[in-house]
Amino acid sequence: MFDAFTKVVSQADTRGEMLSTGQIDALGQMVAESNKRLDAVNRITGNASAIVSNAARALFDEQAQLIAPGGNAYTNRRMAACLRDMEIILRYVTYAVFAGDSSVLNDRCLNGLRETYLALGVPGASVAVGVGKMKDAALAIVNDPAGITPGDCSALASEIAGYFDLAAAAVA
Ligand code: PEB
Repeated sequence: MFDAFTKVVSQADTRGEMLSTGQIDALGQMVAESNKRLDAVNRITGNASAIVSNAARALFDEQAQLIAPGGNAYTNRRMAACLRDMEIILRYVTYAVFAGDSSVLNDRCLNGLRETYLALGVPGASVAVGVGKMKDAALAIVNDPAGITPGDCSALASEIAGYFDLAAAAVA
């Protein structure tokens, strides 16, 4: 498992090289802008239950067959498992945002998830739609200009979008 720093160091180590000035500058830049990253993580974490429940509600509105008898989220037990899965995925996405690297998300959440869902009969494409809805909600919250020092968060926002896309693509 890597963060943005250990990833660069480990790759250089594998090649038997020193870090380049460009790489050190990029990491320095990340440190300089880390308040944005921490604010984003804070905002997503602080709103996690609303992000999950709104996304699930919208998913079940669109795909009502999921909660009809025979649907994969039918029965309280499966509904609870579904909400829990969405919360787990969101949690690992926030870890990736914090670390500035997707390896924690890949290694500890997405690895093997497609096969798990296939075995359980959980429709991965529907999970991917739910993840897409969490992405939209999370980005809206991250980009909300209210009550925060204004700044350019476009690079961070597209990095965050990328982690959600990774999760959606892993199960779709
Ligand atoms: C992954 N999800 C489920 C299970 C596992 C995971 C391992 C089986 C065990 C259980 O039921 O608890 N667990 C989850 C995860 C990690 C982990 C991401 C990462 C670390 O450890 N059903 C739907 C929706 C979707 C859904 C589309 C969006 O119709 C999810 C929510 N996951 C769902 C459901 C089950 C499940 C299990 C309904 C229960 C399936 C069943 O038992 O029939």
